[in-house]
Amino acid sequence: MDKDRLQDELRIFRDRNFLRQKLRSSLMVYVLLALSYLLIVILFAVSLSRVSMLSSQLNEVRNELKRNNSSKDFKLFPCGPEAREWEYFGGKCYYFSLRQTSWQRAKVLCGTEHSRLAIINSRAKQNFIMYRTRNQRFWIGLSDQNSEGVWKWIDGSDSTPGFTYWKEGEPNDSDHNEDCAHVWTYGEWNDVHCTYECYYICEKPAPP
Ligand code: MFU
Ligand code: CA
Repeated sequence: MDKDRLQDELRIFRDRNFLRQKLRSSLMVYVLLALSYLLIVILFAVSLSRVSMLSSQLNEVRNELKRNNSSKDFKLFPCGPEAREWEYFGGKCYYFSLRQTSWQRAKVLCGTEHSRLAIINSRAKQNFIMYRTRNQRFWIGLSDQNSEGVWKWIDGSDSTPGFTYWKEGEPNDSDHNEDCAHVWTYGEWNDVHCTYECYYICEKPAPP
């Protein structure tokens, strides 16, 4: 009788011990799992921050390179490395139109490009323009619309005392109706009626 009880108690004790041990070992597993999870999270966060740091550094280098290149390009092409239609000459940028239109419309079109019809106030500029216009007719910023015979540049300055390059016999105010000037053959100037349609030259200061 007593022996049976003792054996029972022993079994219970063994079971309890077994349970406790099992509990302890599974707790260890959970702790290890949690630790490795934490480690993974930390590693992930660290590598993420490293990657973002590297990519921002890369961006900086790339921007610096771009800045250097574009400033180099601007030295070669002061009117903008991407704007082939604007040509540099003597501190200014020039646009030689591909379409023909009236003097008034040409004036407006230059304005929409933050420029105005070209003013030719030197032999050097005349040479540049006549070379570039190749005997075609191009409007310039010169007219006597306000007062017949008083030729004024588009900036309000008087043309007569300065450089001029009129064709022989011009301005002749043919049909008493010629108040706008264009360059003609050999780049020489002629007055023509302002609704005449020809190409035009816009001029603007080169960006600093
Ligand atoms: C000349 C110019 C005119 C016009 C005409 C066709 O007149 O002065 O402006 O271009 O030729 C004879
Ligand atoms: Ca004329």
